[in-house]
Amino acid sequence: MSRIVTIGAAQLGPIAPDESRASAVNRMIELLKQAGDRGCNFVVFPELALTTFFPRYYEEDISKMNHHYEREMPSAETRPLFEAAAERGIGFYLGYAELTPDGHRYNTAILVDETGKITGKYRKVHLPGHSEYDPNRPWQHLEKRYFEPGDLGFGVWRQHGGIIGMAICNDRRWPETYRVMSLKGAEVIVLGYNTPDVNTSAFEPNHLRMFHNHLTMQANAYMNSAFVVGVAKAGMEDGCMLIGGSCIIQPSGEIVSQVSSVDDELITYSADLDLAKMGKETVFNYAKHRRIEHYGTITTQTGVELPPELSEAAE
Ligand code: CDV
Repeated sequence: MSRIVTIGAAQLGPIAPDESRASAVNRMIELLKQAGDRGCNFVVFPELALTTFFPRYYEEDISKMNHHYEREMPSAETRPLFEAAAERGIGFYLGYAELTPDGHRYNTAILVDETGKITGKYRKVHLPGHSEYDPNRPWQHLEKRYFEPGDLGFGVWRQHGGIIGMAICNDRRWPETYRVMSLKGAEVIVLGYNTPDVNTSAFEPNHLRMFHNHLTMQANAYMNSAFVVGVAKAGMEDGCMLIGGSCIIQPSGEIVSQVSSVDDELITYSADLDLAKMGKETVFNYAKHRRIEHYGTITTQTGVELPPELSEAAE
């Protein structure tokens, strides 16, 4: 079986707060059509791809935000996306807000195969931001208010002849995200993101937002010998500028394709998944070289039983 998978990274421009699901879905179908014309097998869409990034708005009564969540997938509104992808034999990753029948809220991504069947689900573990209104921010980042931390762990799935893992946005800054999946054999790690170009919690020069976006994904692609595909919702969304920079990274850590806009834009790359094997069999051959028994415990390395904040809490 061929190990060449043509991957599409389908960046979306801004989604207005009052933009309908139908409109967002149509924009994604347009990108899927381009992906079909360019021979894609698999397309990655952003985090919360069906709505504006609503955690920027405070709402006292969380149920008033219910219209931003999906109660079923596919639904009448999202089914056309599944059909358009299946017609073209394209699998995809899609991020959306999930409201479960028993009332739990997650920032979720699904993996869909080339027949339109949902094969995998991931719920975002690393939720950034805060849970209460913060008067010091120009806009809010209330993911901790609107979502619970994911309860599914970091899974991987066999699809398109390879092993695919999923993450979401802030997860990309944490090495554990990639390492857990690569310990399970991940060859392609896909993630969507919504990243404002300003850090509203502390001063940080704006250029670092894009630098850290690529640094984390490129370094972890190399250190885990996997392709990493990071896809933004980008551009000026209701007064909040979101970085673009969507890209496809090969296991060497090099970017092999990158967007040039902060709008709806598809980039593609024909990835030879066997490239992921090289690192896994040589430098990052875990069985041969990973020596967790020699990494030491916190106590032997630092002389403290627990990290300082935990030992203070224990006092
Ligand atoms: N949606 C996100 O998780 N955004 C964060 C921002 C708030 C820093 C990110 O890590 O990109």
